Amino acid sequence: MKTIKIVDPVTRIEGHMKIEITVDTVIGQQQIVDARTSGTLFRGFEKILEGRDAQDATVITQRICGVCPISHGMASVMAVENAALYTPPPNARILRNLTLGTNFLQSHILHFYLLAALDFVPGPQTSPWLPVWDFDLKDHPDLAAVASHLPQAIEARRRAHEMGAVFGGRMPSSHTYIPGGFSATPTQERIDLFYSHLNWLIDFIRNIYLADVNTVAEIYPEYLSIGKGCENLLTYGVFDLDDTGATKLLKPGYVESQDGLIKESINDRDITESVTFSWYADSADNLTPAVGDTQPIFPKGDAYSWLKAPRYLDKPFEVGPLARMWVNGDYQRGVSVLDRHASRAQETLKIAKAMADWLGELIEGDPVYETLSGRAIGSGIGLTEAPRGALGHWVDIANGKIQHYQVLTPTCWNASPKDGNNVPGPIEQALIGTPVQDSDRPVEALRIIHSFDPCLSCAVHLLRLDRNPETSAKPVILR
Ligand code: NFE
Repeated sequence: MKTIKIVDPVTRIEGHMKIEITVDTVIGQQQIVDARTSGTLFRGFEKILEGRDAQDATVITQRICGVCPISHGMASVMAVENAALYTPPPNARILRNLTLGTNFLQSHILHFYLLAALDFVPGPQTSPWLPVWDFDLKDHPDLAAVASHLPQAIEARRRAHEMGAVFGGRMPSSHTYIPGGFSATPTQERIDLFYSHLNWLIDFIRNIYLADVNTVAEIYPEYLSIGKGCENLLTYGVFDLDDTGATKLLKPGYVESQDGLIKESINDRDITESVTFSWYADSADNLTPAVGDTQPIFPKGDAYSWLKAPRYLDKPFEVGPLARMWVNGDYQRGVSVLDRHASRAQETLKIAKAMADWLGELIEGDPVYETLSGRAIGSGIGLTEAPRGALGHWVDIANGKIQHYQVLTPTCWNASPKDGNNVPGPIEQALIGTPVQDSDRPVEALRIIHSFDPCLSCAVHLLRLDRNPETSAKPVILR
């Protein structure tokens, strides 16, 4: 018998997400036969930015999300500097990389211990383990050891945030990412403080985080084949290692399931967004973000999400740590729930170790900033990576004011609805075909969704001024 199960909201993610899955029996096996992921809130930052000073975009866009604000700060300064044909001094590049690195570390550790591991690791009958679907949780002493690391993981996240504030000024949302460079300087005292946190964290990642992910993988090996998805992987690349941007710690590229070949570049003109199933005006359909539009239309036909459906070369792509590590040849075991967790943990160590090297490249007294005033500024693109994957900002500037702004977040790629060709997004594809033991408690679906680490805050936002159920889903845009 066909059953439709709606989980709304999906918990232990950032932001607000709804899934609707259809469960049916196929050749004697109960499985998910259709899935719809919905972002249930409207973001509209693009509209908030219009008419504002271009220098302010870095401050405003960091408020899109408290988990990955630094990535938005980075994408924003890159876009504005690209529009000004400007390259920041080496010290600024390194300070930006270091502070962005802290954001990856805190986010990945937070995700595993507080959002995802709880799906696999039984714990005391208290928060954050409750409420829970107490189902398919294996009782094993090694899992109890993982649970016992939770206080240390919280300490690790606190340290990563404090490390981010050393050069970032505060966390979350740094004041020091500014078009033209960076507004903090590298003093020996700050370098030493940063290093003491980093050393502690490298030890935690290497000896506890990586080991705990392996423990979960050993006890739930079936999740090495559950949740494959589209198996197309894409990354814009991140952490410039030189001033040309040509060398990065994690290079850009993509791989398609059809041939498995890694292509080591991304052409921004091949990025488009479908709005067939999104609550936006059809005039925005299949545009690149450079000319994209954010005109909400609600309700609209069969639309079911505030997320648009990003496509590269007209295909859906999974983004995130697995895509980055795959394209860079660091992790290529497979695509599944546990591969996402394992590659995320391995990436955490790779970035942390690189950060230790970057600290040694800072030069006390060298410049960190140059003013952009007086430069001709036009259109720019900032393509970088957030912890959850490929992040892009597109900006058009005239007379110092923003004329047009578009943000395309990682979760928009992963939690995309279907496109105009009826092709489901990566999370939807990962859900479809998954066997489900209990259609009332589809824990398999949650484990798949959590492995992508979705952040609907990044993807959508709403300022809601009225609580009338008839109208509450309609967006009210602040200007
Ligand atoms: Ni709100 Fe974000 C990251 C960005 S996700 S966490 O990482 O950009 O879509």
